[in-house]
Amino acid sequence: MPVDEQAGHAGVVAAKLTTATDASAPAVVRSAAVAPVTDSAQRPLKSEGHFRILVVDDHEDNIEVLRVRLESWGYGTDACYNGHDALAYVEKTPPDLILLDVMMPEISGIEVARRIKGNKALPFIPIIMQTALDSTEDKVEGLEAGADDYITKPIDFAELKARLRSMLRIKRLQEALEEREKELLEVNERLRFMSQTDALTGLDNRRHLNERIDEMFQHAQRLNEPFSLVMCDLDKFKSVNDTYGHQAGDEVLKQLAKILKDEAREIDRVGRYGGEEFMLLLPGTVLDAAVTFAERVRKRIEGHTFTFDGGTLQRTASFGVSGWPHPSIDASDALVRTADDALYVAKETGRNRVTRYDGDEFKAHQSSKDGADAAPRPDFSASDAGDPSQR
Ligand code: GH3
Ligand code: MG
Ligand code: MG
Repeated sequence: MPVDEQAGHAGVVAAKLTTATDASAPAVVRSAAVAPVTDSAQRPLKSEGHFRILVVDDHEDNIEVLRVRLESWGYGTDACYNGHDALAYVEKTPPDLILLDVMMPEISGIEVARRIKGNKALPFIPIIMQTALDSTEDKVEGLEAGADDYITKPIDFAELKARLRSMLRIKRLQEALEEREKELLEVNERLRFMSQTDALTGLDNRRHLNERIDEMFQHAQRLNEPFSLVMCDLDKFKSVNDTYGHQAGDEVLKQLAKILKDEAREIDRVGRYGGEEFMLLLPGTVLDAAVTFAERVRKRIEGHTFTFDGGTLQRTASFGVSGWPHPSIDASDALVRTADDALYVAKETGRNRVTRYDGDEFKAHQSSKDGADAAPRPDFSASDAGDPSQR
């Protein structure tokens, strides 16, 4: 059905149309930009020119008339002559609005609207259907298929302009909303990261480690896979602060964190459990292998020269290792406690060493304490919970 001939009236600058000839590409026609009408009453909204409207119609004349008018209002336009091309085009370069003819051969405008609105990968694209004046059925069907509005042929351009503006206003609001949603998601993600991460070292913090241990322990039990835990505590670290200052101490902690991260596998979790105490969670690792791993890390720390602003220093670390399955370990907190017990023995028996829970050395140390008037056990598990770097 032809568009009302009033489109050809004076004051509208005719755009030169070029038809795409490449048969494989959608028949999209893009015309040179046409200067907007300068009449102040008709001046387009400020950002009108940023909108691209796709006109879909099987009648070339209709397309031409519509494009000329739209461009005179400051919109950018593209055109497709059938439903197939329109669908391919929209998927490739989603326009800001589609002016869609209902009556087209092969794929009707209604089907095009249904497919576009059904494609979740596409952004919100307002669709205004062009229907015949007397076809209530088309209008209902079009709106049900997902069209956002309709306009009847012959087109009244004042009405079209008003409908376009209102649809594009919605589009603009929708985009602003999507932008806000994206920002919110990003902020959420940052917050989540911050709540799980130790600010000084970038490793998992204690809270996150505790969640991880539970998860990983349950996973290990479910699959009946071994799971080991290594506690690592720097030896005589307090003297680093006392001798070189707190900043040097921070630098040592950062470098130690890097070594641990470097030695661990991708699937291991490395975290800062407290001040100068670190925890490594090793899924799928038997106790023997965890001890070998800890020994390798111990040697690396022993051989490392820590550098800080104003000097260098050497430090050693002690390790406690425990692993599941073990008869006395039935829950994740028992795994932590036993590794901590082993770390205590490592400290007690000279530092710069790896002690395995329930190993000979461990047992010997325990029995030497039996009946003895042992001093109360100091707490190596960093009662200074929270984010230690904040202190
Ligand atoms: P041990 O060999 O028995 O483990 O002795 P230690 O000196 O390493 O252990 P102690 O628990 O006596 O001291 C730990 C020190 O770690 C005290 C505390 O000031 C320091 N510390 C904890 N957190 C931080 C931090 O974030 N930065 C710095 N620079 N020092 C920290
Ligand atoms: Mg220490
Ligand atoms: Mg400590």
